[in-house]
Amino acid sequence: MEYHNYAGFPKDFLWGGSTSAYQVEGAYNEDGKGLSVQDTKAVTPGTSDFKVASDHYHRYKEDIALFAEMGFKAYRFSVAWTRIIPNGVGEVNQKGIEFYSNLIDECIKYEIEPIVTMYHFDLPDALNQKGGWSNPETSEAFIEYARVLFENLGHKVNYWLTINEQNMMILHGAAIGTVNEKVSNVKQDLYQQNHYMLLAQAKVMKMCHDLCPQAKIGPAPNISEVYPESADPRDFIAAQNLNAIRNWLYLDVAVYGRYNPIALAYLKDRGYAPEITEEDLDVFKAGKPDFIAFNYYNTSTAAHSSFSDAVVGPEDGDQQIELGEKGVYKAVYNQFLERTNFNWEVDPVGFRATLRSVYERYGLPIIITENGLGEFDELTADHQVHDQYRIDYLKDEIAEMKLALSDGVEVFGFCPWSAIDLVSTHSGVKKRYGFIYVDRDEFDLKELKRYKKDSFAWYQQVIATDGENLS
Ligand code: BGP
Repeated sequence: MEYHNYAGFPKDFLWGGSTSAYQVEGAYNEDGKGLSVQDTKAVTPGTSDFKVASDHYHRYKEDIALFAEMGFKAYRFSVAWTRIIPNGVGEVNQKGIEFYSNLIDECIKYEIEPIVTMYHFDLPDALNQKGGWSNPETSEAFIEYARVLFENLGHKVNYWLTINEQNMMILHGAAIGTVNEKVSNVKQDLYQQNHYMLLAQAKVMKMCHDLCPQAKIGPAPNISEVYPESADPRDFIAAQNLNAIRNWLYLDVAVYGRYNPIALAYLKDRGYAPEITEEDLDVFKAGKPDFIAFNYYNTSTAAHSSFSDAVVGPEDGDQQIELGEKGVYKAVYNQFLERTNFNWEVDPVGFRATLRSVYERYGLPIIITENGLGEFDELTADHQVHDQYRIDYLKDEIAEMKLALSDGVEVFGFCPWSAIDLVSTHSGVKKRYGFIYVDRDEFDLKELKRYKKDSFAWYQQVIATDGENLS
């Protein structure tokens, strides 16, 4: 839709950036930290592990000063569960509490709002050894961990995020480390894990409201609108299928307290449905989010599929886009979209579409907790990084977010991935996202010095002009 008058970003809009603990902190075994699944899982061959990452643990003051210089109003980071409770349950590690307390104070010193993710892919390995999320004890452990966070840090945090990209952990469990190899029905087990996580999330949201009345809390899935490949009505049904299974399943439970009917029909038919009791539904109803946070990188495109299809995945076999599933949908590339050097589709208009869909469905304020471009950046001899491609990418995304504001969508913050370079989940150090370059290679740590990229000054100006000047 075009308008005669367009909305601008509100003055109190939370412009910021994001990171996650295992990808940025390093110090993987210091000051009492226990090991998480990210420390113990095999890394992609030829890429760095997460032991040192960007050494943010030791350099957070320098990093936050740089964020403040950029004008950040918010910093979204995650707490490593294993710094707080090294074995997932039991003893609390005071040094871990101290670290995050200091980090939060450092943000507050610069009037940067800390936005804290409780759990970002880094389950304590000790819990993983006992079945991970397949074991309901993990949910109990998560709830206790949340209590420790609220009791120790709750008085100075206004925005909490429960679980990062729970939907990706379920749909791409093998890649993220949530698949329980010991069970016979892996998918049923994943959806049972999902159910336990949803229950834990609802209890934690309720606990947040009880213990920290000034704070707000929400889930942080990865949401992408799904297009039908063509106007063939069967493609439209395929797109609805994927939307239900990939997106709405997770948010419908969080917001409406019930399973999405299309997703549930699929789960039951395939024998993947979790056990859902009446008490579970009461738990869902008692713990509701105040806002929706979501990560957006691209849209998905789906075509009709039947049980007899031989192939349902993308033609090049690259699973960066959806996997496809017989009788549900075929995953296809969108012929209208370009792709990055890492084969991710680029779709700023789809960002507006996704914002509109989420807001129309749930009517809750939205914050974007990830969005960004992973690229091969180059540090020149005079320590510059000319990342015009990142500026172009973000400019288009922000412009579309602004149009979504004109559409009436309530967006209150934007924290692109990533505030500073960090180690990519699957592609190591070479895939960079930050406004600040961290000088290290895949295996040579060098001095880990920080250099401002061209996008640093650009984002500084975007924030200074409340999103008016994007050029
Ligand atoms: C999201 C994760 C982040 C981050 C990002 C980029 O799914 O929440 O942790 O990794 O994707 O992905 P990648 O590092 O694979 O490029």
